Amino acid sequence: MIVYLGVFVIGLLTLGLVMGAALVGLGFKDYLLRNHAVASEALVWEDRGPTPLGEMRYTPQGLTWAEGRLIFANCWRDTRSRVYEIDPATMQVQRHFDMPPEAVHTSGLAWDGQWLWAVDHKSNRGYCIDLEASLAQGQIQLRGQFDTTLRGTSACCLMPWNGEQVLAISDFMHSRRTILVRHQQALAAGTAQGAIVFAYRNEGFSQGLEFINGYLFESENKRGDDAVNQIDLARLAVSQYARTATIRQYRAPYRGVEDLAWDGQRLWTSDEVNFRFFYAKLDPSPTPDPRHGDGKPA
Ligand SMILES: [Ca+2]
Ligand SMILES: [Ca+2]
Repeated sequence: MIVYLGVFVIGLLTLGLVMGAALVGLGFKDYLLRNHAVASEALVWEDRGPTPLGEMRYTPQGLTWAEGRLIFANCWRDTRSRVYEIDPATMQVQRHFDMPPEAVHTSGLAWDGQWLWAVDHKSNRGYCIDLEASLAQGQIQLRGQFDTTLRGTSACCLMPWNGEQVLAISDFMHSRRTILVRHQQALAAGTAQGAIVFAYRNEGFSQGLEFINGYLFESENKRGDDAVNQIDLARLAVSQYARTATIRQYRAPYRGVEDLAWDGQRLWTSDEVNFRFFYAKLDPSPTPDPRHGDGKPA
């Protein structure tokens, strides 16, 4: 009897060890571990209503702010992606257009002041879009596209890096890297290959990117422990790792956090569990002094 019990206990221990090793080996370490280097800060998220066709479980994806409007993309069960113009006061859809047929999971959007940039999780391509013409005609007007070189293309945003504007593009799982791309060069060449000026290790589950007052904000979907990380660029340049460059961490409004957008005062996002929009007032200050990397004024 005691022998049987001993074998049973050893079996259980072995099973536990094997499962633990498997989790680590499969890369679930980041899923289990939180960033304890920084304290979690609460944002007061306000519910801004349902995402288009959320009742059909069409998942919210890309989000950006463009000239006083929200530009939002959702994904029709990986068969189609649609881009919407939403009035932020009423949250009503004004106009829309569909992405090209191969772009069935358009996961990131960014506005450069003239063109809309979109990246797609399935086609792993970046798209440069004439937003006004596309909305006016109800049909996408593409300026061009390029291969992101990633295999799980997730979010994107425009940001400054060493004196030039680049497009940050994150990889969900796969390489777990966010790359900083000379996007005009990538567009001309048809590929980001040779146009990547920097890359860092993200938290593995990057779902959103936005650049606010000198900081990079990246959302991560950890299924119940979702967060938005405020990343210091000077620290990032040195560590090349989002975790050690994160100076503040905010709780996401809900599980399944998606892409981020900034209207100048508030951070916007959505989620793919409740299918709703949220925003929260955010004070990202102080603006970092370029002579210091700590986000504090000189
Ligand atoms: Ca997404
Ligand atoms: Ca965005």
